[in-house]
Amino acid sequence: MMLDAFAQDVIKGLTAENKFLSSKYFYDDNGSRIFQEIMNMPDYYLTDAEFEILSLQSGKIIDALKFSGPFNIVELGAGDGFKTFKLLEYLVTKEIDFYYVPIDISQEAIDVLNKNLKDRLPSLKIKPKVGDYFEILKDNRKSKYPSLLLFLGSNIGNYPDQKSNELLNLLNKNMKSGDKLLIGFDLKKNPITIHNAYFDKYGITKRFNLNLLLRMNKELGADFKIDDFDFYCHYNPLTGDVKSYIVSLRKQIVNIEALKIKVDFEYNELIWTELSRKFAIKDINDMAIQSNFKLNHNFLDCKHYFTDSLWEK
Ligand code: AVI
Repeated sequence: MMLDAFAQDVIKGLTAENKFLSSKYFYDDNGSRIFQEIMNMPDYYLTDAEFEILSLQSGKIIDALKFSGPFNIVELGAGDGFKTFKLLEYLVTKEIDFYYVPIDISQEAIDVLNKNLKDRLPSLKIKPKVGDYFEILKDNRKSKYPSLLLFLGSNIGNYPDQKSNELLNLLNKNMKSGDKLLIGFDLKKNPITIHNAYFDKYGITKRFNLNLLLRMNKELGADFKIDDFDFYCHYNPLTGDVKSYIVSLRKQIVNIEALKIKVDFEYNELIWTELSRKFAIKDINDMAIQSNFKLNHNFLDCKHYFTDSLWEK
């Protein structure tokens, strides 16, 4: 039996003593749509904060790149491109010569983005890509132009310390000397603000998590009964970690047909689904140094909730 990465990770995560599943599996087409809903919630302040940075400081960001000729903007995990639009609009209005290369794992997200941008910025030169970041980045290294990589939205916060270090080092290896990385970090702040962004009162983040169960039902022939599970999350202001969980509301057995396994759940047993780290400015400096970048500048929003940090290889 040939199992794909999702199937293998489900076996590993659901047969572990403390069950876990990676949040990277949230983003099938349905999950990507729910994530758009999250980003539209006022309580999920990250989107507004980063939108403000890119709306008000695009000129400063572009000046700080110090690119003298045409360049590429390669966006990792572009989603619907809502925030990036402001940066792209600035560049198009100023008639600056660049290519926009959005990358996402969701074909649907890329199709929507491509169509929106063609409608709203017809003169934009866009080369959308669906697939693995690093394969595409390897290709981009061959470009004769310098590149600005965008890794926005505090996506880096979804990786544990060591993994984020590995990822940043890998990004660095796939960049040319002088290339830049604009990377979003959600900053530590009043814990209540963070709590409300993740434990939202509309239940959207709950649906986002439970979509993992639906995905296993759809793709692996599992028989999860969604109403028998709930969602819990917790922010620890000392570590800066938000941890999210699916909670089994009953003692129950779930059959996963395609994997030929049965998974036992105790009453209130958890599946850990996501880590969303929050950072201090000092953490960001340390991370840049550890992954061989030079930190050029932090672009913060007016409330100092978020930074888009510009790093140079
Ligand atoms: C994609 N990522 C940065 C989001 C976050 O804030 O960790 C995913 C998310 N999870 C719950 N709400 C949003």
